[in-house]
Order: sequence, then C-alpha cells, then structure tokens
Amino acid sequence: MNISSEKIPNNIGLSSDRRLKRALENWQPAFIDWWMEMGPAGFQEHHKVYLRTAVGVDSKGWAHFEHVRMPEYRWGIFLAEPENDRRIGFGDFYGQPVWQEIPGEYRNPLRRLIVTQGDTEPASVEQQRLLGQTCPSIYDLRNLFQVNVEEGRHLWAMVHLLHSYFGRDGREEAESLLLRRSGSEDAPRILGAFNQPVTSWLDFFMFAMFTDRDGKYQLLALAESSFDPLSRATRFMLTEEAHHMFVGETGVSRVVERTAQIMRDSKGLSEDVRKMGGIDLPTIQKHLNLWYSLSIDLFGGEVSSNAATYFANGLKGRAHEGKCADHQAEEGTYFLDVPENGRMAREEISVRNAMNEILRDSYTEDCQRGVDRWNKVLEKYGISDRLFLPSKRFHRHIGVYAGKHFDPQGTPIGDEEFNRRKAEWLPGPSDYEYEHNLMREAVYEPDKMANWIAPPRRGINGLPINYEYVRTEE
Ligand code: BYC
Ligand code: FE
Ligand code: FE
Repeated sequence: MNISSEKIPNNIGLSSDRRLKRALENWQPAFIDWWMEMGPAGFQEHHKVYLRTAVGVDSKGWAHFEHVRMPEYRWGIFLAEPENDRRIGFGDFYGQPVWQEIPGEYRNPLRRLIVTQGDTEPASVEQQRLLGQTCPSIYDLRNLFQVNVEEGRHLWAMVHLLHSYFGRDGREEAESLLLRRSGSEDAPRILGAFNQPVTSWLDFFMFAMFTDRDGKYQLLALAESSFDPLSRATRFMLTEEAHHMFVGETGVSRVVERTAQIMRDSKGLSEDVRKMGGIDLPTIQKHLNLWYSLSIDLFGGEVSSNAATYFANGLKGRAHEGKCADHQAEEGTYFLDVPENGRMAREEISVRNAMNEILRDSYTEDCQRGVDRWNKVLEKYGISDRLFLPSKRFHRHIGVYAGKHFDPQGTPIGDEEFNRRKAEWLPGPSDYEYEHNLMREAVYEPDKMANWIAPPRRGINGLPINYEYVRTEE
C-alpha cells in the first residue's frame, strides 16, 4: 500500500510547510497501523466501499464519492474558511481579535480540550469495529464505514492542531491518541461512554443519535473558541457530523417503523414483536435510556469551575454563542435541583459555573426533537405507545446525580428498588442475547434488508437503495 503525502488532501498549504509535513508523515504510518488493527474488522482488504471524501471546504462541492478500499481513504486536513476580522465572541476578552497562536498561559487547558476531543474519534471506531459482521444491509454497512472513516478524519483534524501548535508535547499526545484503547483496563479512552461496548446495531444507531450528537454540541462550543485554528477545524467537522446523526436518527426510526408494522399486523401487542423477529418497543426504550444517559455524562459536572475558566478565557463557549443575550455571563444564575437527604433541593449557581449544564440543556432539546420524530412514526401506524427521554437524573455517573438512584421519571429511589427494576430500564444480558441472535446473519445482498428494520427512504447520493454500496474485489 502506498500512502504518500500527496494523498493528504488539505487546504492548509501542507506542501509549503515542511516541518508540519514531516511531522504528519511520521505520524501517518502509525495511524494506518492503528486503522488496520482497530478499524472495521474483515473489510479492509477485499472490499471497496462507496465513500464520501472531503476534497475542499466549498459549501457546494466539498464532497467526492467513489468506491475505495478503506485503508486507501484520503484522510484530509481541512479548516473552514477564515472569517475576516473575527473577534472573540464571549468571556473576559470579548471583542478582542481571535488568536492565531496560543498565548502561553492557555497552552495546557487548550491541549487538554483538543486531546479530549481527539480521543473520542478513534475510540468510536474501536467500539464499532465488529459491527460489519452483523449488518442489516449493505446500505447500512456503507453508512457505518462512512462514519468510521470520518471519525478517522476528525482524529487527523485534532492531530494537525497538536502537531502545528504544541511542539513536542503535541507530538507525544498525537502518539498517545493511537495507543489508548476503548474498554482497555490499562489504557482506556478518556471519557466514560467511549469505553462502553457497542455490540448490537441498535446500540450503534443510538450511539450515532445520542453520542455523536454530544460531538455536535461540543464542536459547536469549540467552534466559538478564541483560538481560531480550533474554531475553523471544528466548524468543518460539523459539516460531516450531520451525516452521523442522520445515520443514527433514521436508523432508529427504521427500527421503530418495522416494529410498528409488526404491531399493526399482530393487532398491537408489544409481546408479539419478538416472536415475529422484530425489536419490541420496551427494548428500544431501554437502549435509548442507556445511550442518552451515557451521553449526557459527556458534558461533565453541572457545577464546573473548569467550564467557567474555559468560558472566561474564551477557550470554549456555548452552542451558537452569537444567539446568546449576554456574552460575558458575569451575572445571572442557573437553578439546579440537587439531591439532598433523599429529596431534591433547588440550588442557585452562577451562569459561568453552569456552562456544562447550559450546553447539556441545548443538547437535550435537540434530542427531544428527534424523539418526537420517532413518535410520529408510531402515530402514523396508529400505535399509542411513545418513546421518551428519561430524566437527566437517571443512570448518571458524572455530576451531582452520580452515585444515587433515580427512576426514568427522575424520582429518587433506593438501591433495592433500582436493582430490582434495572432490567425494566436498561438493556440486560437477555436483551443482548436476543439482539445478537437476531443479527447473527449479516445481510450482504444488495436487494435484501434484515427483517428487524424497515428500508431507508432513499439511497446515498441519489443512487438506488439496492445499489452495490460495498463491493467485494479479489
Ligand atoms: N467521563 O469540571 P468537570 C465526539 C472528568 S464527542 C470521564 O465537570 P469539564 C464524538 C473531567 O475530565 C465530543 N471523565 O469537567 C462522538 C474532570 O477531570 P479532572 C467530545 C469525565 O472539564 C461520537 C472531572 O471529571 N468532545 O466528538 O468541565 C463519535 C471534573 O469534570 C467525564 C469533548 O468532550 C466523563 N464523561 O468537562 C466520535 C470536548 N466528564 O480535571 C466522536 C472537549 C467529566 O478532575 N472536552 N470528566 O481530572 C471538554 O470540553 C471537557 O473535557 C468535558 C468535561 C466537557 C468532557
Ligand atoms: Fe467526530
Ligand atoms: Fe461523529
């Protein structure tokens, strides 16, 4: 395999920056080794996948589609076009020009944000590496791989920043990004949800719906950064992120639709869905509960002095900061319900300390819109059951609700009740056994779709649904 630097499409003038080019050329073979070891298992050598590659940042023509072997994917480095005279949009330096270089005192916190962001990208590829062997169709197989190669590109985006602006520390961090492993005992990925196994396609769709959406909101917050190269890198990543959430939302929607069809045909009994080879609504709700709760943990603690400092220094803002009323946020309070002696007490916290919670609230509203669309499908089939987002207190491992138990409605409960009812609320071994069995036979014929999921509305890039999105080539 010949992967030369000319194959790194970029708009950062890489060919004229010899130092950076050399650094990336040194990192590239380690990336490819990592991809071969931890990327999609079983589809690297003899399969060509109909993939979208970013070849520029022009809003009309940035993507190019063709069949490629995944290890030959052209992972490129793109920054959104610079904004003329861009100014810092929030915090203590509001209105000053943005930074093209990093002021010394912000190197450590910025490096930490970039490393944390970068770490999630390869982690997700690791989590999803076996799913190709149980895919419901080659349309879905292609979407999985599209998401995987783009998460690889997001890693490149963060590694480019580490190599360009953080010297030797940055190079070391870039190496470590390829050494940690999702779920590993000794060297796990940094954030909780990225060490969780993803073993069923329902988990994958929920991950792309909820966990990739954390990506969207974190990227929106970083896109506001006073460090302009980070802002431009994340702004371009957001254009790719939309497709990941499309894969998640429509994936779940198609599962819901198939379930609704089965329920309609069997006169509305949820119990019969499994007998007919579908995924019943209570099981879908449990996966929703799991991935929503794991994903809201990714926003950090409700009360966070880290977040306040990031905001004060202009490193990380709110989503769509431009639409916020007060960009300094020096005054004002946020009300938070905090558990106290088994009851909830309302606490007042300063807005700056509540930045994680404010971002989480915008995220939750966005998730709710997706759940509403799933419920429209149930409505259309005349089914009265509804899916819902559990309370943000349910099943938390980070923040004020961690270490305490709540039911999905947010009512405080004891250990005994939680353990007794856990199997109603979260997927357990018998659910996974059912799903793994259901998905055991992958569907690789272009004209077929697994029984547990409805076909998509349309194919990729104007092509038919039964197009050969993944081809075998000897
Ligand atoms: N797991 O002050 P606090 C994506 C730690 S997803 C483990 O509340 P802070 C993608 C925290 O590090 C987007 N540890 O936290 C999606 C801190 O540790 P120390 C990823 C956690 O700093 C799908 C302590 O708890 N991007 O792109 O305000 C596929 C106290 O924390 C967790 C980013 O995350 C956790 N969930 O906020 C592919 C953006 N939460 O200091 C890709 C960059 C907190 O006590 N990261 N801790 O050692 C950040 O902005 C912040 O690091 C966080 C945490 C929002 C994650
Ligand atoms: Fe990503
Ligand atoms: Fe993503």
